[in-house]
Amino acid sequence: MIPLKRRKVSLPVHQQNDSCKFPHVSIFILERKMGTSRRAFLTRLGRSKGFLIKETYSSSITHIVSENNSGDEVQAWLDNQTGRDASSSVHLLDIRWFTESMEAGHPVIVQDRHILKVNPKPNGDPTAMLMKSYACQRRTPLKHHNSLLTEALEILAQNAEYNDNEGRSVAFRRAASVLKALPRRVRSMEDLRCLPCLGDHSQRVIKEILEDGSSREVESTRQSEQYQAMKALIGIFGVGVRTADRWFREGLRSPDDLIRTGQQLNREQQAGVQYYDDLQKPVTKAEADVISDIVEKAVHAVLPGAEIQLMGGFRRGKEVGHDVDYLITHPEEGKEEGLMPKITNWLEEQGLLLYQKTTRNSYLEKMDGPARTSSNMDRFERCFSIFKLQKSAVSCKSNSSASAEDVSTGRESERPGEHHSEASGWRAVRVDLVVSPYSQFAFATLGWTGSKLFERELRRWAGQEKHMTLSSHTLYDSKQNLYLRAKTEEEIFAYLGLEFIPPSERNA
Ligand code: 8GT
Ligand code: MN
Repeated sequence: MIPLKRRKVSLPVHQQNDSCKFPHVSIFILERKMGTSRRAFLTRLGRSKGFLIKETYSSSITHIVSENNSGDEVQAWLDNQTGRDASSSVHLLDIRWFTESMEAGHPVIVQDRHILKVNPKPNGDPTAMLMKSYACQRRTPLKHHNSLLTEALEILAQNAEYNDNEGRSVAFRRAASVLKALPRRVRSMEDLRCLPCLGDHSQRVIKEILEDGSSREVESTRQSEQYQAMKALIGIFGVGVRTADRWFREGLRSPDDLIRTGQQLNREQQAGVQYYDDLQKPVTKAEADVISDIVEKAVHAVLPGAEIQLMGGFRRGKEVGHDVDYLITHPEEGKEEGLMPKITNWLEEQGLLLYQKTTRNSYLEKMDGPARTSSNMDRFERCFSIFKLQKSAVSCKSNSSASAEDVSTGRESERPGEHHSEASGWRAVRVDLVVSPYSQFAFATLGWTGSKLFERELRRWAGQEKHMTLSSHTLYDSKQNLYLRAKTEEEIFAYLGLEFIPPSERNA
């Protein structure tokens, strides 16, 4: 088997069989104004010297070489290839770069004199010009102009996820995300001209909604027994698609069905069922603020000097969330080791935890290497928990600014398994705590801020456009064969060649 990474580099089209010495410089020679025979000659010459030269243009190209063309001409040609979504990472070069590289026997460093100058585009349709195809290249505010369309597309995305069809789900989410980034409401299909990421299926759905006010497919999905049951079952803390699907096929439809039929549940799922109603209710910003006070108090009690940061949706400015996420670190590397059990012990002693499960840090740079950390799941020391939040503390907090003392009075007499009601003085809230070493804090911050699609697109951008591997731990540069260090999110965006997008505009 060829490793995936290598296959990617050498696959596209019937290509060069002789070994290429510089696999990360992928050259495309523009035939325009050059002619077939000169292009063929330059291709042979380059390949004989071990350069990777592709016959056809694709997003893997890093250097476009042309002769007697202006920068604007090459840019126009490129826009045509990519649907006006010219990747900013590709070099548009004059033939001089190529001939100098041939003489040197290796790709010479791209200098100003090699680069074709491209003038800013004249007016035209501004949205089409500006819409970049990766969500991490765009600013996506929380409030946007196309909720009717995006909610519909996200139902189809959700349904695809329930059917374990990730590719389809991501396609719908990307389409929704593009609409979220538009500066105005879509009124006709004309408005979608030249936008990236809108597949046929998404366009059909949008067209129907624009014309009839709703889409039959979306409405029938929303009403379907499978969609509703999967939503209810996956909504249980600790239940994933596979388990929910198995239960659905066994005829179960809701948490009540699980209790009634005496299903085997693990400890996490038991808590999920027990606090189901509470955990279905969105967590408000006021509630998150009270929890922040508690977490801060707990962390500082066991490790003074530790730093705590609110992550996830609340960091992006959301008013509500399904949980509250925190990242914890200490400026002195190593001090954070073994911190989580101390925090949870403190919380438990105060009677503030209804459930917790801590997983240890399993990240070892040397052993894991960069390739295995590209998924969303990371290996930090982490605690999935359910907090017992006093309602009085929340009203205190929203009226004045209550101190953490006022809120940590969680002990009450509860019988285990009791399903508490609206009338009780507390509610259950999902809280995720993550501990990161200081040296990985910037990466962890970026990785835990979300949104999920934004994160996914960042990793895709890093891999496809930059030959880098981004995780919540590190950024690895395959070209230079090294890990890039960063203290801030800004530095990571800079390494990735991306404009910095603040958290409030990462709601892709
Ligand atoms: P919410 O309002 O529904 O809570 O929305 P959210 O805060 O944006 O989503 P979340 O599910 O709470 O996840 C917060 C962020 O953490 C997401 O961007 C997710 O990609 C990121 N994340 C990691 N690692 C992990 C992980 O191991 N599990 C989960 N669930 N999320 C992770 O970086
Ligand atoms: Mn969250």
